[in-house]
Amino acid sequence: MGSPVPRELAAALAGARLVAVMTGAGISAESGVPTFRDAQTGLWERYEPQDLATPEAFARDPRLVWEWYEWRRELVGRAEPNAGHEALVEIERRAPGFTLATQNVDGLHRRAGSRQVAELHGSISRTVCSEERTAVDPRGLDGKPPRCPGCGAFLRPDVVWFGEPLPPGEIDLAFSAARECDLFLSVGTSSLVQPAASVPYEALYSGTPVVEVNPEETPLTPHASHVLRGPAGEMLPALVGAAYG
Ligand code: BJW
Repeated sequence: MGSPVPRELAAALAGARLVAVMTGAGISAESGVPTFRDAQTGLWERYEPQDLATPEAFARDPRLVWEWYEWRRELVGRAEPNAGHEALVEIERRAPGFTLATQNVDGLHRRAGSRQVAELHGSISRTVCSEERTAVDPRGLDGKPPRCPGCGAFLRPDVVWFGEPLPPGEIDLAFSAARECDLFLSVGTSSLVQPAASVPYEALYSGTPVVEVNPEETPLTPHASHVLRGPAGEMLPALVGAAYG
């Protein structure tokens, strides 16, 4: 059982003009997608995800990194959005303004029906040339990774690795929504990876309430106005029910 939804928080959501949300891997955990800092399973249990999601790892062993993403792409393809993703669709439907920024590359928010989604760390379903950054369809191409038909460089997933810049339009949208919103939700993220981890502070600096939804404590917890301590698939439907039910 997670923590109860305070009445004041339910009223704040019901009355919010613009709701801004940041999600991380935890929102997809109940869909069977492992979080980033969870132990990996099977073949991949010997590896730390943080050590594979880097340009250095790809340069050192492109096959290893490509195969890890192939494994994850397949896992994500089999996953279904859960009650947490669906609750955010409901908030978008009810609130006059809504912006969802996600650090996830799994596409589950869009598959659930969310429309206004900024994908800060890219998408595992897209593949690009590692040199030209042009989109390439890898189907039918041999090699792990396959080579770009245009220039011969390796193809890679269109995701943001450590040390790489985030897509400017997406991160700018996340920061401006945090500045302008009247309620901010941080859901299922360890709040460790920058610059996404700084986004809720824009809301706090503007005096806007920040709600954290997470079964565990994070560096954001002491600053949050409300903490819903529990899984997103339980806590977000409870919040939606209390606000709009
Ligand atoms: C549940 C739950 C349930 C469980 N319900 N919750 C300033 C200070 C220090 C360092 C830096 C800094 N600025 C930049 C850096 C460096 C670096 C960084 O932040 N390092 C930190 C480790 C310290 N940042 C970068 O390098 C970024 N780039 C950058 O800043 O570029 C600057 C630049 C500018 C101009 C030119 C060049 C460069 C890029 C960061 C990219 C991160 N990429 C990854 C991989 C994406 C692709 C992929 O998926 O493979 O993104 S790493 C990984 O971490 C992934 C995630 O999106 C991200 C965040 O993880 P997340 O989502 O929080 O997941 P977890 O696993 O950490 O946490 C899960 C949470 O869920 C936990 O809290 C659980 O309790 C909870 N949970 N079940 C709700 N049911």
